[in-house]
Amino acid sequence: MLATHLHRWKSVALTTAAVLVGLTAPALTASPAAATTTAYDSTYYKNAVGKTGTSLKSALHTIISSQSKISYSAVWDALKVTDQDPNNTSNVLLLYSGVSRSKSLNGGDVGDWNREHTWAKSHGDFGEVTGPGTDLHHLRAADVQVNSIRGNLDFDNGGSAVTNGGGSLVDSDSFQPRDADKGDVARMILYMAVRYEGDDGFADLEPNEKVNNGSNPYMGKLSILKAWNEADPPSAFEERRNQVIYDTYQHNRNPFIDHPEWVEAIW
Ligand SMILES: [Ca+2]
Ligand SMILES: [Ca+2]
Repeated sequence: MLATHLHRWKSVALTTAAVLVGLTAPALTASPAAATTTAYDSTYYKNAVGKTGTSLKSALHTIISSQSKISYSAVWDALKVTDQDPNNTSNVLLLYSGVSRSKSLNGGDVGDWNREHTWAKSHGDFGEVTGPGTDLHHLRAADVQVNSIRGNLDFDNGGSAVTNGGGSLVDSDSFQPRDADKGDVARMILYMAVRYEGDDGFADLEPNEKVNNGSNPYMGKLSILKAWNEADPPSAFEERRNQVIYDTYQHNRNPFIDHPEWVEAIW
């Protein structure tokens, strides 16, 4: 126990250092595609740094596949921590709408928030059993009705305004998140593509250039997701979320939040 605690304190200290460096580093000021450095490069990402293409993807897959997993019922309480509103510790911030809502309003009724699978669970049919269906790196608190409108649509630009959707758009074959969530969505989808490669009993999830992917293990559109990753760099909320999942729940990281330029390095 003592060793575990020491390890976690060390992680927090490293994160603080990374955030401080970030104040003057490219992550907040220059092109989001610029190379970033993190406190994890010489440790967690040691076997990935310097690689590109399929060798980078493969190295990251190995690194992030070492993780703990939680049950779908445990996701409720985890989201109350990972998605906490930085301005109100009683609330969670909802994906797509940007609404701040009481943590206690989790459920399935109008006005509640529920567990959105950003990589739609029907795309690869992984459901809610422990695995991709319970992976916190793509599970987010979302308004029940907005989540229903998103459904299992692929991501693309265009559409008409989603009711109470915070600026998100929808049409018959795709969903466009509000600007502040575009990069988050892209990095979650691409995390899933690297994490799930078909070697653990679940489908090999991959991005493609299509919509109407249905139950195939694909999510579109890759070119749009890449643009969204550039337009909306990782925020403090997203970085904290990644850290909490790493420290407390799964002990793996989303590499694209730490290194958004690795999106272009792989795809
Ligand atoms: Ca964002
Ligand atoms: Ca994959």
